Amino acid sequence: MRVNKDQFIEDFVNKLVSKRGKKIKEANLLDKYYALASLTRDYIAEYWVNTNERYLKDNKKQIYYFSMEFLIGKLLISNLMSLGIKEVCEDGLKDLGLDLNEIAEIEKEPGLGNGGLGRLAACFSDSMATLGIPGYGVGIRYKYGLFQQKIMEGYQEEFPDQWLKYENAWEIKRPSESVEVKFGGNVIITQKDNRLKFVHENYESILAVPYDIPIVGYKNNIVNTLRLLSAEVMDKEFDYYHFNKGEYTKAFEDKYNTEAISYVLYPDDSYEKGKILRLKQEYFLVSSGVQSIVESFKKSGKHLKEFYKYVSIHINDTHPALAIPELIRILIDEEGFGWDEAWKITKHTISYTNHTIMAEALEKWNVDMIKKFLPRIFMIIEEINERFCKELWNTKYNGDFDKISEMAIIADNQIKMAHLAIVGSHSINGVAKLHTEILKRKELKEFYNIYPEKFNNKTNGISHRRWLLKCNPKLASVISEYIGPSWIDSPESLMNLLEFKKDPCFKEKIYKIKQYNKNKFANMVKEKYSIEINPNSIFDIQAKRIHEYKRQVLNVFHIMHLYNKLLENPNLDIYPRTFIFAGKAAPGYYIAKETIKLINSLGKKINNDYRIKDKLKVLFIEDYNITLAELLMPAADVSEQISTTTKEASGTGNMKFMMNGAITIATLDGANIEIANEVGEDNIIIFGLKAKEVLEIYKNNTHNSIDIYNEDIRLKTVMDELINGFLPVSMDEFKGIYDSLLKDNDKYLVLKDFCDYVRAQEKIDKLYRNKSKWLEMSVTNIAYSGKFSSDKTIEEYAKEIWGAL
Ligand code: 26W
Repeated sequence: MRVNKDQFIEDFVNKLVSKRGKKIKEANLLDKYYALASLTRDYIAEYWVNTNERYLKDNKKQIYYFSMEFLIGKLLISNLMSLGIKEVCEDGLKDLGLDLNEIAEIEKEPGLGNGGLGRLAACFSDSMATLGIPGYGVGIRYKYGLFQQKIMEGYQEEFPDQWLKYENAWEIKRPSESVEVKFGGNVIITQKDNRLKFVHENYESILAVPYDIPIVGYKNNIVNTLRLLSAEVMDKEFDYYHFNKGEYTKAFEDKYNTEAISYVLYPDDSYEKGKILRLKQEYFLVSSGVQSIVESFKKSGKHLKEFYKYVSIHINDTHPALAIPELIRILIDEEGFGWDEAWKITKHTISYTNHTIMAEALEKWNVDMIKKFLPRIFMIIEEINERFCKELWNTKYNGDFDKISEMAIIADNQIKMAHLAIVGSHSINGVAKLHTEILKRKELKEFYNIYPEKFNNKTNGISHRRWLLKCNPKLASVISEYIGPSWIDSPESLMNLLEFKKDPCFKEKIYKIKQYNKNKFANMVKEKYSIEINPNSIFDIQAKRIHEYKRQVLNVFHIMHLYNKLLENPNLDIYPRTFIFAGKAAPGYYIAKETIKLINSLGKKINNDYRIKDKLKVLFIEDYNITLAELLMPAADVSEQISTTTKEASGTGNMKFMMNGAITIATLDGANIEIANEVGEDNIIIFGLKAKEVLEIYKNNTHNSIDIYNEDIRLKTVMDELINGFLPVSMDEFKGIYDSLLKDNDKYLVLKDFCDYVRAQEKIDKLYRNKSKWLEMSVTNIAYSGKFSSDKTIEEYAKEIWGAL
């Protein structure tokens, strides 16, 4: 868009008055933020309206991306950039004596997700808008996002994330587009004109109220929509009878019970058994979403028979898989379709992404629960299951009861959501090549056998606009200086940087920018934690959810090993290193929480030990979120991607670090493999077991952690230090971690990979000393990172899954 500085200043000053009732002199930071955000939204509005109008006219396929999580991050700066007016605003504010970054910082980030899956949904939304694909995000407007993490005495403590405490400047509430979602009750079956009719009775109604957030395409005048739904009571806000008797809690009980549906995001990245509220959230999302889609489709005047030609519904993991029976329900019960046609429309409309092979994250719902809360949906799932099992019987698996019950959607009184998603959709994709192969050859082998055409791979990607252009403006500008700005629209042209990988002047610039970003980070650490870190040390960062399979403990063991070596010989030539951790642990995940305590205890010991002459520092930065990630990625020298091979479906942090010039130390897991293939083995440090070896170990049960413990004295020392009082905690504090590794035989093969990890880390120590070589590696990583832009991924989804380009 076009706005000049004077116009902007006038608009801003007026906005302060109209929105906040203040003149600049009296306005505080919050006033300034809300005025600026509100003005930005006004600027966006025109494009938003036009985009919607165009989409309506164009008759193009509409993509609805259903996700229980969206981690969009702060929006002010990125919206200004997308509008192309960031510089003008910055200048204008400067004239008024204000600082854009200071104002932008005060924005509260909507933490509506746990990790990778939620951030992926946000990067995809950004890419769809930028590519001009009519894409809508559909999610829940949780009143409280993922908990805020505080570290107290080294432990994680959780606090509610009150991101809506003031107001959300970006959203527009649309009460008139609310829809009713029904829970409970019973279904009456009658017969009319030779057809069964299903009438849902005695249900409880909940209102789903939409809030729309603009998703601004990058300098293309397109604004897509993220629709977040909030639960409200249908009509009766409270009960006067109880109120008059002074029973206030009772009077408001219904309201709270209803609204609780959209109160809190489940802070867990594994499936929690039997959580009714979670089931209600999932149905609330899909029922309101699918109803609205069908309604708006009908308004277009086209026949519902053609629904799938104009609408794609994508489900982000199985969490929204009830979209399948819900669409069938609407088509049959409300629109009068017969089963066969409803089934065909549904299957052609829905596609599904699998994000994990971890058994504990595969959703299974208890039959009785679904029957009780979603009686009609249950009938439909039963029908799908019956027809599917018949199909198996009549085609491939005649007489093979075991196979059929293994593949059934309903078995052992449970509904397997992954099976439902596979049977009821036309496409199933994994999120990196290895992951997809494992799905096809192992986890979902039986389904791949009968539906090979449904399976495909879509390696994840990240928005290079947020993860380079926005979060590392200095790097972005040097890149543009050397290869021109075309990489912003076509990220693969970052490859042109390869020409300069040996150019000393360019490399020096890259070095200086890294130092600048490291200093910025070090200043934050000093201010917030009163810890001095050496900006000339290697910044080695592991930032992600805390989980055993991600193996933060392997990282810790290596640090302890280095520390032991230094204690033995304080003059040992170790390149100074700052080990930085960030990430949240699920509140109920004991070992993960102990891991946080372990990192902090180690930090306490090492950071205060004068004997090692500041050669090592260990930091745990609390409350990892998108905003912190935007500070961390640009400051990293080393990116830790050390999951047990086969366990990390893809990873996307790996891509963000690489794009900012960090060197990756990694197992050949998830997208690490594809990163390694791009940059070549000289530009990434690979260690550890290969997928085949890991699968074999699991199959034949050949890992024996005690043997390794006894054989490797370095490991034995480190492990004993967990429980012998070496760390400043009680002796049994880390017994749980210790036992999981020895008694429970180290499920994630930490001990098995330790030796090779140490070797890989030594290689890093050596390489970093060769500044010229290191910078060459760094440039090479940036150059190849364009391959991992979500623009490219989304293009593939659009062409190969949605049929939308
Ligand atoms: C049922 C609750 C629940 C919630 C979240 C179950 C499972 C999850 C996930 C496992 C969440 C997740 O974030 N998975 C990650 O998805 C990323 C995007 O595809 C991948 O890059 C990561 O490897 C994968 O762990």
